[in-house]
Amino acid sequence: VNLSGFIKFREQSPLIIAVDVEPEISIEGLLEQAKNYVAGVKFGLPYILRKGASEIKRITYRYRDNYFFIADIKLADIGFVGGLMIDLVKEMGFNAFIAHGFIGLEGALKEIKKKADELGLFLFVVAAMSHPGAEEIFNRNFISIVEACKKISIDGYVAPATLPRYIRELRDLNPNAVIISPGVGAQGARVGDGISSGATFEIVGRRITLSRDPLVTLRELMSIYKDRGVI
Ligand code: O7M
Repeated sequence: VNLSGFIKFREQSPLIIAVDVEPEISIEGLLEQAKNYVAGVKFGLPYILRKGASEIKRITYRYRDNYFFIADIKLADIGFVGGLMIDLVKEMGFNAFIAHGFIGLEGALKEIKKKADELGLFLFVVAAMSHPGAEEIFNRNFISIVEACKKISIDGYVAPATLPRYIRELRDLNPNAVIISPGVGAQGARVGDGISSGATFEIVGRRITLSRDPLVTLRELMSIYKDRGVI
């Protein structure tokens, strides 16, 4: 998936499912049911490690026409080690991955972006986080992170629906960005808070994965998006 490739998926849905735990109805049960309601699937590191690389690869290949897949590895290391992780991400069949913004460009994000481009992977950088403690340290660096990313043409970002001012500011700073926004559901942001602030996709995890009837949950989410006029 490249930048323009996201448009097709956005027409399908504004939703990305965050899979950090085994879904209540199993991963394949969920991915079969969610096809018409969800654009992308983000696998968290705990889930990737628990399942193992070959099982993740089997899933991404089986559903590659239905969803884009994001490896949420939150890279925060030197470029060399980041590169080793990115090779694994590619082997597992992901389309995109996530790196932290605070690691800076030289020796880190620059090398990571170069490697992502070489392998045809889309890079999302965390620009601000969703939990209360993020305001203590991380989010104070928001502007520096976005300005650094712009210098090397990074156009993918993670920004919180719980603190939507960051999404609005990011959208102003980079009108073409693909912004994915967590915090909806379990963390308290309302469905549509991210999209109405300028996010491209909202990330919803436990509200879907822990649901005994995710189809009902997904239909509820879609009707809220429609009521709020965001789709
Ligand atoms: O809906 P939840 O709370 O069950 O899941 C939220 C997901 O978003 C979960 O996978 C987190 O790892 C992720 N996330 C945050 O919750 N807050 C952040 O600030 C950033 C992320 C994220 O996706 O970072 C890449």
